[in-house]
Amino acid sequence: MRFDILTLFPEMFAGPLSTSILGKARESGLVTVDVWNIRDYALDKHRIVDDTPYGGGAGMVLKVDVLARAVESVRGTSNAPVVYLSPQGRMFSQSVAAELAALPHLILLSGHYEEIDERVRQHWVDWELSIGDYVLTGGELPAMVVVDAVTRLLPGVLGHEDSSKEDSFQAGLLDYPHYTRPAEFRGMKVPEVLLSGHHGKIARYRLKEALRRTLLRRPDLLQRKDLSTEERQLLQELTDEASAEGRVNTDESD
Ligand code: 9WO
Repeated sequence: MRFDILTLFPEMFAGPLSTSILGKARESGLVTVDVWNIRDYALDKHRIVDDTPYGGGAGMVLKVDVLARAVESVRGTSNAPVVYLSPQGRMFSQSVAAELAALPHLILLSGHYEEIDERVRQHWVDWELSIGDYVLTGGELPAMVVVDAVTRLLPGVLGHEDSSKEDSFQAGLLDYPHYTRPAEFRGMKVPEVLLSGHHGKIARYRLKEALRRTLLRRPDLLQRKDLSTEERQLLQELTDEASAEGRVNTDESD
């Protein structure tokens, strides 16, 4: 898969894109990421990329002619979609990452501080994506978030082929708790079932704990999810346990 990133601050991308999984994915050629400086597409002597807004007001606006030249030049003959990272976009999520991972080529456009001229949105931007309801200084970190989330889903990028299929969210649930040695630390014990070697019981325990966390922290995820028979049964156990505890507490307070 290929990513082209258009930005006023290409230097922001060097570290994250060359480290760890992303760095290895690029080295092995599974993914290509090119970062382009928007300023290189400003043709005037001072290489001006922005101007004051029509109608007045604070701030500056990135110029339509500079951005049009940048997008058209990077796009070349490819019909890759242009994604603009902004708080006004559709919410990015694991399912959007999976959709994007099926594409051969994406162009990511990052603004910085300033908004883009609306005509860029209308004529060159295909999708607008937000990574969350907050305002940053620019779309660079969101662009890196998108590259990271999409790249790890590409076949061959994670060591174990189904690592990404097992992880949190892929199954529509939060992750279960993890433990490693020692089996006991300052009196804190690892749940017995994980030491049992009984794979069926372990899988059921993990699913139940994933459901418990999701129920407690993100009940909205359960509403959207199609639950299997086993998941429904485990969820029932959890609510039974909760109401049993409720009775104990009520008895104690009497
Ligand atoms: C800047 C500004 C200055 C004065 C008054 C109002 C203002 N709003 C903004 C603004 O929204 N700037 C954005 C900075 C312009 C687009 C790039 N920037 C950005 C992208 N900030 N946060 C994001 C972003 C992108 C995706 N997901 C979450 C946040």
